[in-house]
Amino acid sequence: MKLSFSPSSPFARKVRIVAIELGLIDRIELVAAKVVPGEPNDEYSKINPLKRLPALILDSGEVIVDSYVIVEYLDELAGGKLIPASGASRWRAKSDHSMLQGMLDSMLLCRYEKMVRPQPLQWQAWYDDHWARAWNGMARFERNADTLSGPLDIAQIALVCVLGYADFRFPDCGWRKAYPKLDAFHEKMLQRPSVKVSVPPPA
Ligand SMILES: N[C@@H](CCC(=O)N[C@@H](CS)C(=O)NCC(=O)O)C(=O)O
Repeated sequence: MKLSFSPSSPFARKVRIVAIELGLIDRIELVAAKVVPGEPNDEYSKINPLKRLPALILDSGEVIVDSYVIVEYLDELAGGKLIPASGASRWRAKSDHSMLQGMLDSMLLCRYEKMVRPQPLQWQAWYDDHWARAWNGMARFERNADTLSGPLDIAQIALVCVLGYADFRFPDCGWRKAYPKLDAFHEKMLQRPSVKVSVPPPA
């Protein structure tokens, strides 16, 4: 299998952490791709017309898109370890993951607003609204920190990707001071080789 990824993508990081934790990383060739909003990438668009990373290309040639769907595929391959199979823990993990996914979407929109959109066209209220979604999401996980101490699951992995992305693109946002329980969680997660090896490189 091949994974189209970027070292800076938090969605691709989630898939890489999952692949390492499931013992599948040796079966995956990492292929770097570059996607920039506003710039075409005809080669990658043939793999994923949405032009979003990551994408998993199976040996059959079939392409799986969206990080969560890739995670589901890998988890099934490994016998179901990171997404609880049934009951309350399943729906909590999936719902938490969806929330974290939305937080990442908002953080990326903030990043694109400042990085890609020409300065005179930038819309501060829209930026603030999306940043508040990510920030309030962090507050929600700080309040529910007890759910972070259970066995490793996809929500915990997505949360570490959110916090790592905050460090990477919003280094002055002050999340550690505002959310000490998330800070402790992040430090603990960094002890895992999968989390450590996938920290985004310095910008
Ligand atoms: N829901 C998608 C989101 C993927 C995504 O937005 N990836 C970013 C990179 S971090 C991207 O490819 N952005 C390029 C663009 O949207 O033009 C997933 O979970 O895989």
